[in-house]
Amino acid sequence: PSWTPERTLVAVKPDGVQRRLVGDVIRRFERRGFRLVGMKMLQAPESILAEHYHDLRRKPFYPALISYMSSGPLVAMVWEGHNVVRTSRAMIGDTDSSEAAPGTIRGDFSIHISRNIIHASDSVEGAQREIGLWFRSSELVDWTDRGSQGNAS
Ligand code: DGI
Repeated sequence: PSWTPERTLVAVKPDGVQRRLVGDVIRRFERRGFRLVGMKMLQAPESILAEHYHDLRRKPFYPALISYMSSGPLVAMVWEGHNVVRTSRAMIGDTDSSEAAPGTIRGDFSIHISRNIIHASDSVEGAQREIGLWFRSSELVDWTDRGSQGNAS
C-alpha cells in the first residue's frame, strides 16, 4: 500500500523463552490477523536494554529489571497491521500480571510484575523508536497477502 502500515515491537522475555511460550505468543498474534515482518532470538546487550528502558532508569526496580532481561535469550519480533500497537497492549494485558485479565498473555501465564513474559510497545512513537533500536531495516521483510488467503491487516 502507499501508506505505511502500523508496526510494533513485541518481545518474548527470557522467562517466556524458558517456559516455552514463544510459539503460543506467535500463534496468538497470527490468529488475530497480524503480519510478522521481523523476528530474531538474541541475548540482549545491556546497551540496548539501557536504551530500551531509559525512562525507567531511576526506578528502584531498574537494576533487577535489567538483570532479568539479561538472564537469557529473548525473542524480538515486529508485527504489522491495523491498530497493532493498541491491540497488542490489550492482548498482553496489564503490566502487573497479578492484575492482568484472564485471556491476556500475562493474565494466562504469569502472576508477578517482575516476570511478566512479554513486552509490547505502548505508543506508535515508542514502537518506531524501539523497532529502530532492536532491528536494522534490512532485517524487516515487506510482504503482502496473496489471493483469498489474506487477512485484512
Ligand atoms: O510496558 P510495560 O512492560 O507493560 O511496563 P513499563 O514500561 O512501565 O515497565 C517495563 C517493565 O518494568 C515491566 O514490564 C516490568 C517492570 N516493572 C514495571 N513496574 C514495575 C516493574 N517491576 C517491578 N518489580 N516493580 C514495578 O513496580
